Amino acid sequence: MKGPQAVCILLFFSSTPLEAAEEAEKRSDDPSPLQITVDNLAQQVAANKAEITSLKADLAKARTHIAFHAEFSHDPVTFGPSAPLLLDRVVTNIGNGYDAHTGNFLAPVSGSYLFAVHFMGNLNTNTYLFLMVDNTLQDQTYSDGDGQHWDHVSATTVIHLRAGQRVWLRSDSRGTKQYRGGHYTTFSGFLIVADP
Ligand SMILES: [Ca+2]
Repeated sequence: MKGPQAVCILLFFSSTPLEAAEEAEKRSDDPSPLQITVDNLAQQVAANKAEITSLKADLAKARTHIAFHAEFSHDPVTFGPSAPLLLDRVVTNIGNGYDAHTGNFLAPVSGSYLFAVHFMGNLNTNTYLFLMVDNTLQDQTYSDGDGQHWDHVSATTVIHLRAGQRVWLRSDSRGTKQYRGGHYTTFSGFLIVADP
């Protein structure tokens, strides 16, 4: 083992300063290992930045907070045939999707939503209530007018909405109807999750 080692040491010391300089110049044309490492790290940093930007956007959507709850401020409340129910006492309206002046909830973002309506109708009048998405019937509920028992009825629906779609409550089309106020009639909803 001593023989080859001695040859290597001899060869190393046998290079002249000129040869060493030429060798160094030749190597300088290729990226140094350090430069390769730096380039790789720069690529990794750029990829990480892009991923962080994407994750921040996802997080912002996941944190989108939309929820509303509205009631009537007086009792009872009367609406004509097919009129929109205007629940004027707004208890919760995070994201400002609900408009008490029109009774409309306009979806601020596209996603999956849950809506719930509870109502108590007039004791002596059959009363329907329709939950509408734009101009399409999505769900309905009914309080009978047997005159003996107050009915407190409800409907719940889960639906995907595109941003700007309208959800509202429509009164019975068969004449003027009364709905009980206070906490007896409520309209509420929230965003379950926004679209990616
Ligand atoms: Ca009844």
